[in-house]
Amino acid sequence: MVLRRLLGPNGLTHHLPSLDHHHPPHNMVLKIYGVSWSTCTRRVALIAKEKNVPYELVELDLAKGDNKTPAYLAKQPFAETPYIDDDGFVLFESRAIGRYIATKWAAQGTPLIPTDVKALALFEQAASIELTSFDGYAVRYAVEKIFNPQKGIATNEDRAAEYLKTIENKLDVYDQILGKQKYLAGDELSLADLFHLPGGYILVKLGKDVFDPRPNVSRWWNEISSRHSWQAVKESA
Ligand SMILES: N[C@@H](CCC(=O)N[C@@H](CS)C(=O)NCC(=O)O)C(=O)O
Repeated sequence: MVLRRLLGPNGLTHHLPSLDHHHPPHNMVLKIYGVSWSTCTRRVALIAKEKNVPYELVELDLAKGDNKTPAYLAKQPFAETPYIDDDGFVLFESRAIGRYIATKWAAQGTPLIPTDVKALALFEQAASIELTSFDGYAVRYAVEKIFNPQKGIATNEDRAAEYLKTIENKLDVYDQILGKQKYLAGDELSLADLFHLPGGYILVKLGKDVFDPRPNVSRWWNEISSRHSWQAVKESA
């Protein structure tokens, strides 16, 4: 290989590959493979915006089976979206991706994961609440009300009402928590709050503003949903 010589700061000579033989610079921009309108893809885009991390969305066409090809399954074996490729590092699960972005770019944008051991434990508690007590019910409600009808499957109204009632009961507890602290993990905003935005927005769009009637929840929801990051991606990542 042709080498070019460079004098280092300590006077030593370093050998670098010749510019004549150099390869185009590697594209370091974070790539999100997803669907711009989907909740999980918007969750990841939202976190990237909060951390001022530029990204490129690689739009997949699920109707065409882009998520079922062997090449796709090698990256995301559950055939779900999104996954990221960060200069060769591949990761799926929107919340894991959110944690990765918040940790890798901890020094920039909004701090979203606490570092103190107890604050971190309280953050994990809040993040777990979002996953187990909120998002699943919101998604199942959306499946009944939006996605099943789109596929020609009639909405099961009893089931939809049950999911909505569960969300309302859970949000009554949120209202108690948010009466004592500003955010779900304490007095600082965290990923646990932001993770709610895509699922919560579906309910609002379906005309079920479950946040508004609960004063503390309403204050919290209005604050997080008016953030620039969410406004930028709420309709499309
Ligand atoms: N737990 C996963 C869920 C991923 C997921 O369900 N993605 C949906 C879009 S929000 C999807 O790709 N659905 C396509 C399919 O299941 O065929 C995450 O948070 O990333």
